[in-house]
Amino acid sequence: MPSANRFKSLGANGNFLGIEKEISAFQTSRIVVIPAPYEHTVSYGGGTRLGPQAILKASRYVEHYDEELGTELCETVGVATLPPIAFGKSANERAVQKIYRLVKDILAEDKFVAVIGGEHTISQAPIKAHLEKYPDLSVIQFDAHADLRETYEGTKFSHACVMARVCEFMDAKRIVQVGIRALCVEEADFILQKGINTQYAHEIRGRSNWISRILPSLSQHVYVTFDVDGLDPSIMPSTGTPEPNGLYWSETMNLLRLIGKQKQIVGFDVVEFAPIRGYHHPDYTAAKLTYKLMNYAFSKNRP
Ligand SMILES: [Mn+2]
Repeated sequence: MPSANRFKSLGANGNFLGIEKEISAFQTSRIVVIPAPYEHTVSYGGGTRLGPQAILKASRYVEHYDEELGTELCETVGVATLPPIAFGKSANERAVQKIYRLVKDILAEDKFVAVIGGEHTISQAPIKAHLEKYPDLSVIQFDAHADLRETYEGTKFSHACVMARVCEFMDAKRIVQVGIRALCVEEADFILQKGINTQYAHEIRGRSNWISRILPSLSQHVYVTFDVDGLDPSIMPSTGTPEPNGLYWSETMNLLRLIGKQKQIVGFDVVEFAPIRGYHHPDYTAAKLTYKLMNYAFSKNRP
C-alpha cells in the first residue's frame, strides 16, 4: 500500500497559495511544502515560530502565473502543504531529527520538498536528507551571517551554528555563501581553512561579475537554504537580526534564475522570517520568494 496516504495536506483555506484540492492533494502534487515553526534559540528579535503561518497567509495573494517564466506552476505540477510540524517539547537534536525523518519520508515519495521556518537551525535536517538522495549535492546559503560558529550561547543547535553542523556531514567545499556581512573571526578563519566559497556582501555590491564566482562552485544538484536576513532590511525588515547592505530583489532573482537554468535546484528552505504585526509587505515578499524558488526549480525539464 502506498505510504502516501499517511500524509494529509491542508485545504484551500490554509495551504500555500490558497489552492483547491485538485492541485494541492498530496498524492498528485510534485511539490510539498513543510511548515516548520521551530523557534528555540533566539539571539536578538524573536518571532520565527510565527513565520510559516504568515507566509502561508500572504501566499494567497501571490499570482499563480509567473510572467517571467510564462507558467502557472501550481496548476501544472501541484503544490501540497502539510500541516505545521508540532514540535511539542522537542528541541535541538530531537527537533532536527523530527524534521529530518519527515523530509526523508517525503523525498522517498519522489516529491520536491520546500521547508518554511522557523529558525535557521532546522535547515540541517533537509540538507542531510537531500544529500543522502543526491550524493553530489551542493548547498547555496543566502544569509547575512556565516552561521559557522561551533557553539553559540551554550548550544550546538543555535541558528548561528547551522552551517557548522552541515560541515560535519558534507564537504565544506560544496557550500557557497552569498550576502555574508556579519561573522566572528573564528568563522572567517573556518571559511579560509575549509575552502568555503563565501561571497561577502561588500564584494557583491557594485561588481557585475559576482555571479560568475558562484556558479562554477555548484555541482549539478543544488539545495538552496534561504535565510531571509540575506536580503536587505529595506525589503525584508521582518527577521530577528537584520543587517544593512543586504541583497536586493532583482539581483537575488538573477542568481536564482541562473542556478535554476544551469543546475538543478532539488530542494530549498526559507527560514528566519519573523513577521511584524501590521507590516505586511515583508510577509508577501517571503511568500513570493518561496513561489519564485519553486518556479526556478522547475524552470527546465526535470529528470
Ligand atoms: Mn542564518
